[in-house]
Amino acid sequence: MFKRISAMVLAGLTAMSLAACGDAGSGGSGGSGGSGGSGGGDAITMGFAQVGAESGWRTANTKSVQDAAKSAGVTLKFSDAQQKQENQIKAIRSYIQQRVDVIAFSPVVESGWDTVLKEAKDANIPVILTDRAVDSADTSLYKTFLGSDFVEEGRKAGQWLVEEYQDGSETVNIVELQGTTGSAPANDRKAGFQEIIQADPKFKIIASQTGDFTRAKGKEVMEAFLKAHPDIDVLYAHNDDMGLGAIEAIEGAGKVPGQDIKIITVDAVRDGMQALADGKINFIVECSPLLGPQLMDLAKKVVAGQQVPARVVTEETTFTQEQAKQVLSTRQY
Ligand code: GYE
Repeated sequence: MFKRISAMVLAGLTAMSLAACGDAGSGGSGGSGGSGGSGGGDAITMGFAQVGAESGWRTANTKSVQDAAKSAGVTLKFSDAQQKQENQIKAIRSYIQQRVDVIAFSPVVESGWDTVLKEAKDANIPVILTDRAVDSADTSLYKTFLGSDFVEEGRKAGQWLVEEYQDGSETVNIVELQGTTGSAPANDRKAGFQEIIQADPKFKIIASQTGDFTRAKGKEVMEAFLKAHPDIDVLYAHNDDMGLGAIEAIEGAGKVPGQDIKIITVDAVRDGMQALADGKINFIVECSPLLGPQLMDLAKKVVAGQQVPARVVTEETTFTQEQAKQVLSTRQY
């Protein structure tokens, strides 16, 4: 169902982009180009405020955005906020001052954006959210949100767990490594997972803490979990990198990752997929970082004053150990 809906949205988008390429597309409201600003076929300038470089996912996402800008002829002004909201706000303000044609950003946390988004709106600069959402009540502050359904990702993680333990009645002790506190993927991956596992009381989350989406923090927090809880059955990490850090901690404690402690992660970046194929991770929910081409497509339309869907959901799958072995050699990131 979810897949079908996102496929429909994507199909719609593709149709719209085709219509936008030829002048006077079928049902379009007409008027390509336009004289205000640098719309139409002219090169546009995008200010992109990235979260940071915290994970393999983020590195792949940055590359996707930079490569796509180049091939779409979009001039990209890029900044790295080092996972700090104040840095992102500064970057957005500087893009407003520079009067870029469009601002895109991946908000590090969900709340606290209204003021700066209003500033962009008042300056008539359209904003596109990519990857992560904001919780602003006023949705007119941005044109569209392109990215994954993180709640659904959490559900998929929970569903695997429920199937894996369907035959047992003993308690399953789970520890959770959360993403960056207050970020949409941390909030939603937690909620989706919880929604599924709470149906059966044998699943118990005995510890849950942030590992900030990094390997180093994932390792550190897992070491503390292992000291405090000798009886961990399952680790649910909100991304591969934290899971990979935790694997080091588990091995350091003399346990076998994937066997003594089952591991579920999200992302499916190459290092994660390698660990899955090697049997150290048990299941990965995919989250695609390759948002660049769709982002450029949306940006061109927004700058040209065309209608875009309010939400564009990325298509994603899941991987077992066997599936990881099959696709590993062709993995792009
Ligand atoms: O899962 C994680 C990254 O926002 C979807 O951020 C993104 C998340 C991704 O640091 O690895």
